[in-house]
Amino acid sequence: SVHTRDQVELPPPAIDNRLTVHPLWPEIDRISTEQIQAAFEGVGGEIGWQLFAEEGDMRMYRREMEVDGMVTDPLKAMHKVRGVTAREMCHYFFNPRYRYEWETTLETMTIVEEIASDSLVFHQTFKRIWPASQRDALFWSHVRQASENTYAVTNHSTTNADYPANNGACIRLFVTVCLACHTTYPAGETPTRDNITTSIAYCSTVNPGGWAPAGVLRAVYKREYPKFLKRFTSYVVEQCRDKPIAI
Ligand code: 16C
Repeated sequence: SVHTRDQVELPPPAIDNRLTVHPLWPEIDRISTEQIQAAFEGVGGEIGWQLFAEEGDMRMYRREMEVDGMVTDPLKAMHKVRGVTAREMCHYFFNPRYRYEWETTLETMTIVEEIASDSLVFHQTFKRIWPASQRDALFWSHVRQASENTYAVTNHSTTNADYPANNGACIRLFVTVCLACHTTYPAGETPTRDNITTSIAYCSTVNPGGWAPAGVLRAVYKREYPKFLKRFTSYVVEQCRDKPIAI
């Protein structure tokens, strides 16, 4: 069949065979499955989730948590976006080509390994937060179709001998992130930009990996997470505006 360049690069509807023979496959599959399931669980009835940001359809919750004196507050955000699909959302979040256009905390990004069309390993350095040391991260990133009209990207820290932790200016942080998206449209209708809505669940846990002042860290994430989710979702809406819909 005929595909445009863009369609070929969209997240594949099935797991890429090259991933299933890679040593990271069991971990990638297990953590992605767990994260996607947790992302779609509500926050309403659960204890401990505190709302800290709300704007339009966006709600952000956190749970205060410390590990060895370091703030590791889990974050959970919910949002609803009209006019773009779950697959499109995940395409722009996963594909490194677009990352500098929406990710404002980045200093550098390197692709360490291309495991398969749906799985990459990244090394990233982030802007320094005064007065803490600069941070870097090394993580795999995997995009998959989770069920009908549902796609998700999971990012999780890993190791690589060519990228040792804490041997230069940066302290290595540890991250587990999941962006899970589900698209709906009225029963019996054909999906178009005018009748689709995508529900987004974004979950993130960052362990700073070394000392960072708790007050500064909480102030930074309270500002940066809402900024990220608003900027990223409006970026995707803008990118998709005049393109054919990819369900
Ligand atoms: O999920 C996001 N981005 C993905 C693609 O890049 C990927 C990234 C995960 C890394 C998340 C850790 C970011 C740490 C940034 C530290 C520097 C912030 C600089 C602020 C500007 C002055 O999954 C979107 C990620 C949105 C991140 C929001 C910021 C969260 C801060 C959390 C606390 C970091 C502790 C750092 C200790 C000094």
